[in-house]
Formats: sequence, C-alpha cells, structure tokens
Amino acid sequence: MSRTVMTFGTFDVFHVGHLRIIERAASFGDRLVVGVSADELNFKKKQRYPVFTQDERVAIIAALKPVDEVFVEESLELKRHYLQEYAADVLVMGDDWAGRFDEFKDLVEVVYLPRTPAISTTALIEKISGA
Ligand code: C2G
Repeated sequence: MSRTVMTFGTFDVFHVGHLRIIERAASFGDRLVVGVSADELNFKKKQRYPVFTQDERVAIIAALKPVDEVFVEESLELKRHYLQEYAADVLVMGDDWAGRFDEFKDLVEVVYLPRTPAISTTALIEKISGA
C-alpha cells in the first residue's frame, strides 16, 4: 500500500531549510503532495505579499525531485478538506507549527520536524536589503 505525505508552506525565497523539510517529508511515504500558500492567503496572514508569486513558488516546488504533486493552498481553514482530497496518510510540518495541527490526528499521522537552524526567508530578505 502506498503512503501519501502532505506538507504545506509559503516557500518564498526558496532556501535550504525549505529543501530539507521537503526531503524529510518525502521520506515518510511514497508520494509527496505539497500545498503552496496563495498570495492572498499570505497577505491576509502577514499584510504583505511574498517576494515570489504563487505561480513562481509552485513552479519551483514542482521541479523538485521528491515532489509528486503541488497545489495552491487557498485557505488555512481547508486543511482537513485538502488532506481528504489527496487521501493523505501523513501530515508533516516544521516544529514552528508544533501542536497546531493535532486536530487532524483522527485522519492522518501528524509529524512535526525540527526546523533547519539559522535560516529563514525573513532573515534572507533582511540580509539582502541591508547589503
Ligand atoms: N522550515 C524549516 N526550516 C527553516 C525554515 C522553514 O524546516 N529554517 C519549514 C517550516 O517549518 C515549514 C516549511 O519549511 O514547515 C515552509 O515554511 P514557510 O514557507 O515559512 O511556511 P509558512 O508560511 O509557515 O506556511 O498552512 C500552513 C502554511 O501554509 C505554512
């Protein structure tokens, strides 16, 4: 029986921390589906748009070897629906989200992995703008 893993993220200004979580997520099953958050969803959450558009972010994620399928995550409220739609067995997220998706444990295995230290989109943007 094949196991489907799902993970979600903005993946803006793609960096090695993003790559590592995608590689580690893929190792939990046979098929990896990634939800890339919509530009509007980011604006609602953070009052700013990502540096790269959702189409650009989807194209980058879709090109990665461990990724089998990509879709745009339109709303945080639709997680249960997405997990069912893609018949997920496992949900993997970084531990900045620890505990936040425990409500889906009735449906899937929920795994929080340690974030890659010392790298983030925000830190990269600050470094580049200060250069
Ligand atoms: N990540 C990581 N190590 C880093 C930076 C990020 O492991 N140094 C992980 C995060 O924990 C997350 C994934 O990479 O699991 C994507 O991170 P973001 O792009 O910051 O995603 P976020 O804005 O948290 O969106 O529905 C949930 C949201 O869409 C998640």
